[in-house]
Amino acid sequence: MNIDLAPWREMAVSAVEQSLYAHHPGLAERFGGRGRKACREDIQHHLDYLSGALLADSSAVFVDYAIWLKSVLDNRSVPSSHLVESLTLLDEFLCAHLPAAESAQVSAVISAANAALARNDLPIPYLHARVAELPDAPHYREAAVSGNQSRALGLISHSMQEGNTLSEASVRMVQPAMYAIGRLWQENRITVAQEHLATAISQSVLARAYLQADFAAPTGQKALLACVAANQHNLGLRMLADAFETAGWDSLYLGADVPTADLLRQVDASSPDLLVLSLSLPGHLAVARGAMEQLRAELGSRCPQIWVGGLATLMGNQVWRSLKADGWAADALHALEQVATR
Ligand code: B12
Repeated sequence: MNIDLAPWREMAVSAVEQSLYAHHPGLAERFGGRGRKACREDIQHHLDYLSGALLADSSAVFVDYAIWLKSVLDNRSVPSSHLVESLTLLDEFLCAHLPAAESAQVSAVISAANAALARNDLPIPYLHARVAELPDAPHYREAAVSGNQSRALGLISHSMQEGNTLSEASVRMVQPAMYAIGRLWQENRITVAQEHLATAISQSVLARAYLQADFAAPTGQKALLACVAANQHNLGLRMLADAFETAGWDSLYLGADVPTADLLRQVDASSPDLLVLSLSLPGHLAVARGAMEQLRAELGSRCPQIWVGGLATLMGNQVWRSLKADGWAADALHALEQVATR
């Protein structure tokens, strides 16, 4: 269901913030001005993820966020007791301002999250465990987090010498290691610096592993790949670009955070056979849908097929369908299977 929460955003944030501070006068004393700023940012994030869940018609998207946020707060000894209260206040505000049918949808999503928090549910499994990780994936993770680039490269090279393709090594070793690294950050067991180090090492290792890859004969087909505006997660997109190259395609890789207007111009100029859009956070779902609408409206029959993918699409099969994309894949290997049957 497409419910536009944007017109209520500022009012909702102020209303929830004021109610929370009125109910808990100690908050102002304890956390000062910075606390208020963080509180407003949290409510804005609630709204972003809620919009994503409504757009994808999936309360699981918001339930997963609530469980994730509680774990981030708990692991940093920040009290999460106000989380349920702030979600309830947000629900009350939106129900008072939205038409009945829309407020019923919003309430259903927020109630599902609050119920999961009350039960202390575990995270919802994503669709991404499609292929088993290689036995060296945990060793790769340790090497990347500890800054041991030569060991990380050695593990990937060895795996390719043993017969794994570049995409197999990427998806079954680097990808699960990066997911585990995200989890370690979430649990406050590694720093942001260590996560950045591991990402930089993975980028470098993948670039060098590319030189060891086998390539199919050119197919004459061209893919243009971009992270939607505001998506900074470009490592998975790089894996896709390289996977398409190994399958004989030309890849035009635009990387992170591509503004929609510029994407449109590049698609128009390059005339790719396929546009690959990557989205990582539920807030990127609306950006992707807006971009696809604009591309189709402005390019008409010249608009290529558009596939979406990335973490934000891995919550369930209906998520990508609700975006009205032409295709989707869970990972680079899955994309290659589909390309082979095109
Ligand atoms: C590295 C990282 C970052 C780096 C990214 C750097 C870079 N150059 O990529 C930086 C520091 C920028 C970053 C920022 C943030 N991050 Co971050 N990040 C990660 C981390 C640890 C790894 C990402 C990654 O490389 N994954 C590995 C790749 C290979 O996997 P992938 O992206 O899913 O791609 C594969 C498939 O999805 C698919 N695919 C991808 N795109 C497409 C497209 C198509 C068309 C197809 C078919 C397939 C497809 O194929 C790929 C290859 O197989 C993840 C953890 C995770 N679970 O991914 C967190 C994670 C995604 N980040 C998270 C968060 C919260 C953030 C921030 C909000 C943090 C902050 N407070 O600032 C910001 C948001 C930035 C933004 N606006 O985008 C959370 C999201 C939680 C949630 N509930 O949504 C995660 C899950 C960490 C966690 N466990 O808490 N992050």
